[in-house]
Amino acid sequence: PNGATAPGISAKILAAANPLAEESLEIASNISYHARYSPHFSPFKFEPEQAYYATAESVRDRLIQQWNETYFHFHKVDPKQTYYLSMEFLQGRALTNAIGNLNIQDAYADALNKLGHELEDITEQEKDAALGNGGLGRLASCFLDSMATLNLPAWGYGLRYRYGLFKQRFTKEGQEEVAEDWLEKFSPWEVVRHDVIFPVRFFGNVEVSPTGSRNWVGGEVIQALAYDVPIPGYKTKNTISLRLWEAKAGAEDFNLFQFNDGQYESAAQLHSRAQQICAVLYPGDATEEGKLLRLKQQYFLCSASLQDIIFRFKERRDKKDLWQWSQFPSKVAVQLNDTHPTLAIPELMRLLMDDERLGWDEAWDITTRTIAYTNHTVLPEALEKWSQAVLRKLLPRHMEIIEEIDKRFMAMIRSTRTDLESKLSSMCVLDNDPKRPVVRMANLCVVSAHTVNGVAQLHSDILKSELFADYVSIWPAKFQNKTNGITPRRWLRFCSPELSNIITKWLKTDQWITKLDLLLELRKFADNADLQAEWASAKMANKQRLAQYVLQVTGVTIDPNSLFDIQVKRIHEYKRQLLNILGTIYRYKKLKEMSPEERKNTTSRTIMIGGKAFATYTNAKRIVKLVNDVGSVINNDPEVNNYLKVVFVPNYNVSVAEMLIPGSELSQHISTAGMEASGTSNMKFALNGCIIIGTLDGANVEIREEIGEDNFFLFGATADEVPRLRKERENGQFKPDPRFEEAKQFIRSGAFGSYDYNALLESLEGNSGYGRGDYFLVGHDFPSYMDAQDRVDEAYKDRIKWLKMSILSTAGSGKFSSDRTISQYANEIWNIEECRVP
Ligand code: 4GP
Repeated sequence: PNGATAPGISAKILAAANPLAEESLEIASNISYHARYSPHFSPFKFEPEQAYYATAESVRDRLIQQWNETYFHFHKVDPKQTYYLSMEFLQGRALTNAIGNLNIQDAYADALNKLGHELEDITEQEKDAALGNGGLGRLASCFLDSMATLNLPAWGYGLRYRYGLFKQRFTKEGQEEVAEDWLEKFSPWEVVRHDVIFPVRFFGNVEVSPTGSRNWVGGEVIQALAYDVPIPGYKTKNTISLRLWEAKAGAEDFNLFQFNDGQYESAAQLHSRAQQICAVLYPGDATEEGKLLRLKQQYFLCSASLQDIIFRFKERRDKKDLWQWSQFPSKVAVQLNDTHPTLAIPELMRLLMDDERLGWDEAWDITTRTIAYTNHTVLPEALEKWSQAVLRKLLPRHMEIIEEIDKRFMAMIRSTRTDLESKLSSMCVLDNDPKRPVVRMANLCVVSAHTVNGVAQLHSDILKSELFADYVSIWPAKFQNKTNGITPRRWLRFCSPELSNIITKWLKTDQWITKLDLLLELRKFADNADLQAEWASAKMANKQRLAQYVLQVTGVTIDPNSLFDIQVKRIHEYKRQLLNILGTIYRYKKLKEMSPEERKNTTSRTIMIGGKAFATYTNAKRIVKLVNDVGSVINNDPEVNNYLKVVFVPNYNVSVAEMLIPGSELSQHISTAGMEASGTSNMKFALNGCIIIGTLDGANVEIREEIGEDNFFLFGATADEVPRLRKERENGQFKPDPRFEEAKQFIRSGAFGSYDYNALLESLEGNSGYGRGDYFLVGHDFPSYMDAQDRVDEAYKDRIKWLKMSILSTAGSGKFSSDRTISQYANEIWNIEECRVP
């Protein structure tokens, strides 16, 4: 490395002049040490890639120290601890976050400079850890950051997928999925725990002993090996764990005899079956094999995590002379992130009854007092139902337990709530429809968990009034709301240092980073011309950075003086990217019809759309293709491309979001009301001073309440109008707005190429059906959407007014910190307390 230590200057002299210099010299030498003595590459190479790995390892050293202290402290204090079980964690990159939370950015930047590198270039080397799909997975990661920052005794449990969410590429046909190899070289952030390994059984059968006890035997046993990722809190020693399980088979499962006999595949059969378990996030489940594999993944997570939790509970008890199983719920809280880890319920029952020999009543009491469940969606296709036959084959003992839970639930209703008997067939856990007998996982969760929560007020209300309405009268206190939140560290402090510094300067404190409500103080200065000028220049810097990025990844030049209008999220019909692109098409058509003079009076816009479409979701893929096709026509049309550009931002992920969100001015959260449980990117955009155009859906409702209705462009039907509007459509009473018809017709005219978009457009036509007959009400909301867009154009012309709205948007975002959300979970669901490492 060039200049690992500055030649000719002794460390002591430098240090006397500047304490930062001492720290950065130490860091530089530590980085050099890693480059030299934990080499993963050929020697004498110190390009950005090698520098990244060496830097990350030097940061990890610091984390390991705090991490061990945290572990021992929790062990000693023995507080009640929460375990967050999630099939998804969308962590993104770790380096910027780690040095930011450790508060050593400047020293690291300085150290890397001494070694001939820029910190920004080095952080760019890191691959995103994309072990999740979208909102639910990113929420889990924001929660971990808050748990650590709030010094809560809490851990995350997930799976160590070999390939995370696919990388999105484009061909002429549209989106193509490529395996995302986040472990291609290795991850410097994980530590394998060779001593933490648990057996997980699949298949087999249940044996009954002469005393009546039941035992699950046979089948195949795969080992779950722990990989830990450190999660540092912000400016605290507390560093918690995200424990990811990896599946492996042992040496004894390798048949040497067969191998020497040339039967290579059958010799390593269990090894290859073990490898399949954590191979990919969300294996396609169109086939029976795919379904079985996904179920295996879910059980693997639940079984390994619960064995580990029980092991730790006992380990912490052993030193205390007398303890009882009834103490378990006062030491352990388990949160199920949606229904994916539902098998934790029968697994905990099984471990308590079959391994620990407790009776049903005691095991049930412990299980129900331990487990809580969060629902993240009301979409029918996302409500998991597993075939009873598949479950019985894969997990015979669990199926027995589920049947028993259901039987007891029904008996309870029949004996105490005869008024609900007519509802039993939809309330019970097993759906015994002879054509397709299934286990309803959400029902199992509601029947078994002590608390059920939705993720925004509107969504929690819908759960209570619709999806779970019948249970509310049995257990009114079981249902809660926990409005989602986002971590202000990653989503403002680190992704927009310019804006953060301005906020800190005007608030005269940086405490807002952990007490986000303090942002409210900014309201006082919203009219202040100096703040507005600083605000505008920070926003402009972020827009320029984004424009650079867009040019680099798409080749399209965009003008930072135009209005940056962004919609990024998974592609789904209910999220209505189609509404956005139809509106864009209409805008384009009107621009074409204008005279050059008229065009000069319009607001120039750059519309950016990004997001991944699930590989088998045909309409979502068509939408992606349409956006790309529309972009290539408009961006190459010299008549209008000074006034409108349309960009599909490829491969949307956490680090792309960190670039897009700070540079945005308008963002679209335009789902059909009642269908987006909460949304969390809406919170990230608002926090970054970006104005929302949106429907009254999910957390939009609360964001609008907080930042004021004047700072939100509202349109569209409300959730309670939606059923009636759908009915009206079915009855043929819907009259489409001429603008809507014009936009569709323009696509059909072939203005955007020869691809046949009829099938996509037909989903907006006809009268009925989920995913047909405009179920998502694009046509109904189109006119009010276009009117709201006109208001946006007008508002943007008054730059001072827009800046004020932008400041007020940030000022009103205090509620949406995940610190607030996690404190509420801690107090109102988990009943855990701070456990700060001294
Ligand atoms: C998402 C919801 O769609 C989104 O509204 C919510 O903000 C997020 O969970 C976090 O609660 N659901 C999923 C999913 O990502 O896979 O169901």
